[in-house]
Amino acid sequence: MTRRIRSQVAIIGAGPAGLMLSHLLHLDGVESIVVEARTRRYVEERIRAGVLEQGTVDLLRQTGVGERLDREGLTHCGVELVFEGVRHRIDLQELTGKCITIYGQHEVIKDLIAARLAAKGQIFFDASNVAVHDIEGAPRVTFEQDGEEYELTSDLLAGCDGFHGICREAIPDLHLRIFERVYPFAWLGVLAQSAPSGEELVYAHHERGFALFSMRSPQVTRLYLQCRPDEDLTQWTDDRIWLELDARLRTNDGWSPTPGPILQKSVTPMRSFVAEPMQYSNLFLAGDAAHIVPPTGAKGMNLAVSDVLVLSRAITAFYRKQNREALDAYSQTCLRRIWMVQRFSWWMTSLLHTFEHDCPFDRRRQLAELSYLTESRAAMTSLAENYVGLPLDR
Ligand code: RFL
Ligand code: PHB
Repeated sequence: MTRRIRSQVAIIGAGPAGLMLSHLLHLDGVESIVVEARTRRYVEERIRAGVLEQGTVDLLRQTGVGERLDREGLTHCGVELVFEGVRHRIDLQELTGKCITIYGQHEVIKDLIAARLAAKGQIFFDASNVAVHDIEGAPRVTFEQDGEEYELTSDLLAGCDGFHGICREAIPDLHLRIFERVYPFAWLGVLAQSAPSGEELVYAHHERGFALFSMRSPQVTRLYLQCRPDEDLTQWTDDRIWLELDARLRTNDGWSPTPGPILQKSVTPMRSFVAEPMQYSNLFLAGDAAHIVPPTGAKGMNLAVSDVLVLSRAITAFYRKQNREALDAYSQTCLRRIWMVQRFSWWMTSLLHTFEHDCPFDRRRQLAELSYLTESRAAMTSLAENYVGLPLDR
């Protein structure tokens, strides 16, 4: 027998976009139910983003989910660029008055799930055969959980199900325009049990390829190496990874990451992607379901949060004023900021990576751009204001 349930808003996906949307709607008195394909444990342990913009941190605090973030998050007021063996610090706080915070995406997920469950919010984890129907009318979501079949009806449907989800696919091709760039490289990401040897993030441009030094806590270092998109992880022993990180990140003054046991490694392909518009009738896409940025600018999760801030306000206005004006402007409102963030992420990626077909001219041009960036206050300010984040609802 099918169990029939109802909510004002049905949300597909319990990533940062889906959970934050559900949390914001709850604070505005709008009900939602979240349906997630993975288990709670899986989503709480999935290692992904680490950099939160100031606006994201402020929003988490203002909405009552910033307590652990304030205790455990690491505030960084600068980042470093390394090229030709020399470190150059960009002072984010001095240039913009803002900082970034290092706090794992999975920690944000844990905090949001705890907040939703404490408020008696409903999240169906480990749901299978999730399908969406009747988007043009009263949307329905069907799924199975623990051998039971469910049918969830709602007024509005939020597709927060990531890049490989089902919601974008549910929009007829005719109504969607795709903009895409796939990069000829990927990132090999490593989580290591070693105390970070530096206090701030280090982005390195090197002729062997890009490398990034980041962290998760005073005991755990997070590192990335530019690699091939079809890279075979079995070819990357721990020793080889540390040697390569050292080759790309070591500076002339002897700084390099401190090696330690590798806890996790994975390969992430790199792409820029936007689906326009982000709305079809009563279905609204948010986060990675609608757009992907290469991780070089550290923007994906922050962008997901800014989408759902705009969407939650539009949904609240829909219920309070009984009109769809803000809902129908959702896509246009978000896309302005999304394209600015796309530009920045593409620019950081092009600046710092090596391209297989690079000619000597391009290499010199990249080095000249890096020099300009570290010598011109105007150029540094431009990087800094994009890196700490444009206003969330711009
Ligand atoms: P998510 O996090 O992918 O969540 C989507 C959820 O939907 C579920 N799902 C379904 N549920 C039900 N039915 C279906 N049919 C479903 N299909 C999928 C999935 O299981 C999942 O739980 O998307 P969301 O919420 O839009 O959030 C986006 C962010 O996760 C993403 O943009 C960031 O992780 C990107 N990113 C970074 N962003 C930052 O802001 N700062 C960073 O420092 C940063 N570093 C990164 C990153 C992403 C990385 N990878 C691995 C892609 C570093 C890396 C390496
Ligand atoms: C991370 O810590 O995972 C991280 C940091 C900066 C980036 C991307 C990822 O640009």
